[in-house]
Amino acid sequence: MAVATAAEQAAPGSKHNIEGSRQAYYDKIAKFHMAPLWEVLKGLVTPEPKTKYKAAVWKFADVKRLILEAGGVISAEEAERRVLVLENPGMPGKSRVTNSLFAGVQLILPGEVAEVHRHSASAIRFMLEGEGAYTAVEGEKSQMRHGDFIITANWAPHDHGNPGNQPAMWLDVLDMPTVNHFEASFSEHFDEKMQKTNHEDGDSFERFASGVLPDGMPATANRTPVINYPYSKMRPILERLKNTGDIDKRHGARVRYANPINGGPVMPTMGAYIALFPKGFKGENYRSTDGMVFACAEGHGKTIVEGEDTIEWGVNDVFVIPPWKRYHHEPSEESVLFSISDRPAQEALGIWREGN
Ligand code: 1HN
Repeated sequence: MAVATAAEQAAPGSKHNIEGSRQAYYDKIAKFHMAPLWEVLKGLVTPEPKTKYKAAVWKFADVKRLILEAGGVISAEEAERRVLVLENPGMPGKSRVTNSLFAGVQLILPGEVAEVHRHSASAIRFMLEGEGAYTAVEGEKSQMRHGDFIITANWAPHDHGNPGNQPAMWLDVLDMPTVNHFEASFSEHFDEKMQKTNHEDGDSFERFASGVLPDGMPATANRTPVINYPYSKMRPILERLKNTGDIDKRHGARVRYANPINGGPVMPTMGAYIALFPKGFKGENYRSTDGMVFACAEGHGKTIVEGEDTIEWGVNDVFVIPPWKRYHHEPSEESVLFSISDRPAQEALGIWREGN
């Protein structure tokens, strides 16, 4: 780059002069807490979504070994929730797996209780491994088994316990970064360790998701009343779709977890799916503005992400695809993938898009 001569620097209207006086102007307005939009506009209004988040996978073999080690480091009671945060490698230290979602894996050992509390953030759990643990939500005590999808709506009191004899591990996904974006987070604890439960295991599924509804129930709820969508009830539905050839070229034989009151998403901030990929399935490319968290319930295979790594996944592995990255699935055998994202929130705001 040519160095401007003293005469050029001094010349009115020269590049140097303009930059110098602009900077002086920016310094001046900064004292009044103002800034020039034209200097930052291109970073704010991008022609396509930009993300610092990366595609990443957490292998269950690693997660399990390391979280079992945490069992010796801290008790569930001391930790309040013994959770390893799945930190997106593109944004370490932010407790986020995508910009809007928290993800973690929780361990509860035999004999432990994670005490009752509630908070503004909504949570879902996707059960990975171990039997004998329960979660109690809004008075229903629900046993958790591999592949079960459990809802803890915002402000719902919830506690977990493990009266069984196996360590229990599950995926937690919360909309906490979304709640914190709005700076609207509240939480509270209760005097008792465990809430009193008066609904038997499976009550809300049978009561609300069997084709009838309690008479007089308003049909407007923006969240599902179902606490646990058991894998044992979902898996045969995937088999039905497979057998009738209802297989999407991108998403496989996929169902959306629905609020049985109005058919909407299970929560206003998060929506979830479960999909079966038949043996030999080779997915077509897909992308959408919602970053997706996947967990493998059955099988193994790979997901190829545009310009990034190929993600190899097997049972109980968790992986994330950032927003607007093209990807496709290539299972190596018949496989089942659970997925969750902030799509309902984006749709409510009118900003959700998909493409190929
Ligand atoms: C939480 O309350 C749970 O209740 C799990 O099991 C994970 C992550 C962040 C904040 C609250 C739970 C959480 C959490």
